[in-house]
Amino acid sequence: MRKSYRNTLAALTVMAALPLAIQNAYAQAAAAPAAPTLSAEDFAKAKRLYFDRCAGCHGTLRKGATGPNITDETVKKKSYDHNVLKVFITNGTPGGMPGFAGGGEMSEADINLVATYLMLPPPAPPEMPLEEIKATWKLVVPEDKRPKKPEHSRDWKNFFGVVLRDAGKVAILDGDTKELISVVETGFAVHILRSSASGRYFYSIGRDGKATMIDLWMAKPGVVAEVKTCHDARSIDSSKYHGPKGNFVDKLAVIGCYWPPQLAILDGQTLEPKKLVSTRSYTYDTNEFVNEARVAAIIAGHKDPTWIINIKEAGYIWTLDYSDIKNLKVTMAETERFLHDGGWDASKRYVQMAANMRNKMVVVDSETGKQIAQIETGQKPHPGRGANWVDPKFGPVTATPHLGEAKVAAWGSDPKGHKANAWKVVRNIETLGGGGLFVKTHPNAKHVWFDHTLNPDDKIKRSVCAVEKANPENTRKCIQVADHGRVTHFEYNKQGTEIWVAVWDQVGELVVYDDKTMKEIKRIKGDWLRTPTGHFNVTNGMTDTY
Ligand code: DHE
Repeated sequence: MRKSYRNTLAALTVMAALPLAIQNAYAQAAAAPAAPTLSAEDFAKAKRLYFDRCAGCHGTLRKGATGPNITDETVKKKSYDHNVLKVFITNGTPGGMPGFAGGGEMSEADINLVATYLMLPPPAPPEMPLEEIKATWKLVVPEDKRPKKPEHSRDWKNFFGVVLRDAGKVAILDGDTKELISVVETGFAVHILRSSASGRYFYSIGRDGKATMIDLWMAKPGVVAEVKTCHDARSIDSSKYHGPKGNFVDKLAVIGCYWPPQLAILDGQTLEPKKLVSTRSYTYDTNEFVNEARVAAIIAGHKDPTWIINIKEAGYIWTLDYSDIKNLKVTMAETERFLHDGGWDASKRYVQMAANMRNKMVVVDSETGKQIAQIETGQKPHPGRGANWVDPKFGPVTATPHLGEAKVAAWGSDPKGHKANAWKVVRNIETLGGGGLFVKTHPNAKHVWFDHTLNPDDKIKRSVCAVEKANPENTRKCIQVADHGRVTHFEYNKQGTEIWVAVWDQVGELVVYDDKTMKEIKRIKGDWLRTPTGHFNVTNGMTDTY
């Protein structure tokens, strides 16, 4: 008798001897689909794909933030099988999640892997202690070896830094001539750039937590320092305060990490790591411990030596006084959960941040560090830094587009001069559809511009619109910027007369429009221009003009 047959026969004999209920349970288990599995190699690939494409919104531990909780337990509870998960990943959802099949972000095989990965328990990612961070620190050009004055005659305060996302590079362009000056290696899937307070340096942050410092005075701007402070990061900023409490211009930099959830404080001239601050904490409302309390937006104070820091999952906004980093003072304002991005009002006293899964903007007064208002603006506000202008009817306003709804909402943001409108939505500007990520204007500009980057419709995701600040009601004009890619993010030149927008795909473009006429001035193209996303002007960055 063959061995397998013998085993089966023995099993059947044992089964027949069991009570009926237990026999039924065995039968059901046998009929149930096999538990999902992945080989070590596929698991590593799926983990990487999840990290690159999903962790930002759903969290590394998959407990949810901008996107919902998708732990294996939740997936099981909701009875999502492999097919359902594949449909979500392929097509996206009406709530604002993009589909990942269309733009070539994931192949069918990748989607299969990630769907299986979601049915397995999430692995715990490693920590990154200070010693490990210090080992990654490279001072490429020490301060005394850097130029004493600009080595070129260009107006470097009108330079643009352009994120080349998938290339892991940043391009530096001259905002006057629109010429490419330099392409600099940075971190993996580089996310944003911020200007130092003097404007001389750009700091970039990659999704791998690698920060890169670029000196714009060099004949060919290049890297002067770099350091990797975490495994996953989205934000970076510098110390900008100069006043009675000290001169902190270009003195410090700070990185906001998604994983490990921590802040890394660095020397602003060298990126030497100085201090880590954990942001693991308790939710503001239910006081539950959150292991993955990530750092979302960071904004530098101009009136005080402070950084305003969003602790995403905990729902706190920290006002961190960096004037004495050995004795940090932090005011933790209870606000709302799943904080994401945001910016200053025009006076730079009030910070307005999106708690986008709660459909709200929250407002903190930086003088007291306390929350003073919450504004229900619409489904999933996503302001970027937002846009500030003086509305003819309502006075100073700030605005955000929405991921889940076809509107830009503007609220009053001048509680002193226009108290009745303060922190109330006073205008809803109709957009072409949901999936809006960014809105932008400039004090000298005629228009307010907005995009529809994550809209599923090809025409809409490639179109931008603008309304006149002086007459936001009847002046909306829209432009289809390209017939490929997704169109995203805006930045003005330092004069506020020209606005740049990115066509985000492998054959990327930067398109420059005259703000007054909305006519195209220039289409910047080139082999180097792969996957352009965010683009940042030196003057607007150092002064937080938006
Ligand atoms: Fe961003 C800002 C996080 C996806 C382009 N993005 C921010 C900020 C955060 C954030 C917390 C605010 C930083 C600050 O001000 O200090 N972004 C995340 C994510 O978690 C998310 C949703 C998913 C992810 O996995 O990363 C995400 N972001 C994107 C994109 O897909 C974009 C369009 C292109 C890309 O990089 O892949 C993108 N995010 C940007 C840009 C800004 C930004 C251009 C800065 C806007 C500004 O004008 O200041």
